[in-house]
Amino acid sequence: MKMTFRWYGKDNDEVTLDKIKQIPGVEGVVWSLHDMAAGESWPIERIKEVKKQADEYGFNIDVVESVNVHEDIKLGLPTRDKYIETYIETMEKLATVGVKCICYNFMPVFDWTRTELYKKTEDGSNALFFEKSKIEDIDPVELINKLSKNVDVTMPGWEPERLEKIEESFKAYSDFTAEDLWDNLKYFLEKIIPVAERLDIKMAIHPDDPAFDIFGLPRIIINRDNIRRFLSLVDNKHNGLALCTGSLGSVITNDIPSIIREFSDRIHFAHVRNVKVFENGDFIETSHRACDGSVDIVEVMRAYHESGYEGYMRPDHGRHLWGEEKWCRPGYGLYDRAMGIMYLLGIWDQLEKNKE
Ligand SMILES: [Mn+2]
Repeated sequence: MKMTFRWYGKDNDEVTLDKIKQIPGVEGVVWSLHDMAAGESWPIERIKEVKKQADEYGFNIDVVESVNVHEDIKLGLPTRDKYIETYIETMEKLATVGVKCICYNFMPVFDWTRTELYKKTEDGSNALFFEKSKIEDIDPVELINKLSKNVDVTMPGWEPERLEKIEESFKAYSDFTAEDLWDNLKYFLEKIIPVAERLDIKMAIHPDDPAFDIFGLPRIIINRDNIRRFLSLVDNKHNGLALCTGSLGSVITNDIPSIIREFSDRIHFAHVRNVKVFENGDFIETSHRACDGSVDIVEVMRAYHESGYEGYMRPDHGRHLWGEEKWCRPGYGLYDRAMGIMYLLGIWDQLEKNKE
């Protein structure tokens, strides 16, 4: 297992490389060019710049999270071929600096979704929270109103220009089914996986977060059966998973340690974090510790260890501690993620010791 830490880039992240360097066990930074829109071909100079910055600290840049997939590819529009071409161009450029794993997702319109970014918890910290009833059966127009007034629903990183396009996006997805999404994902994979194989880049799809349909839009990377179907769309090691315990953990019936054991040879990137799921389906992000949430993180680590996992891992989101919500990105403060790493490495070290 190779431990990594997400870094949003120079002048774009208060959690700087200086700080990350002081966290034990981090071998590489998980990065992206966050200002590139989906469908753009990434400039090679910018890619080389990140490589140089990471080199100074002795971090690898093996994992990119994410190269985003253009909506036209998900929708299966005639313009998709053009965007698949630019996707491949970016893959080729990333290969030249030694990138080994590209994370992406295939969720229509929305990325991860929460109803509250700074929900106060009992100990005074705050965390990302999802209140199911607030967005159940919401209609697109109501959603747009709520988003623009910033009440009830929050989409991190949704700039106003993109918000204006939501109505259009919803129209594009009317009468669009999960089967359509499967077809379009297969089409995409059939084009990019041969390239990934040639470049020896492992493609890693991130599960949908939360792992159920929202706003009437289909979500498909949500459970064991669907992951099995996904892997068989193109049965090639380079077509793999970024297994996120927090996303799959939003649905209590997902037995994550057992999912890890079944698909371990196709998991290239592991996001490890905990969530507490309530009886009504709401969930809140917690510390990484097993007893704090609904996901048994000790068993998750045991499943990876017993599978001989050699891929990349990172602590995923953290709570916001000691006032850091004033400056950190939602879910991406320093303290809880750093403590998360120590917890994960503590478990891992013990498992290694048990082998002796
Ligand atoms: Mn994740």
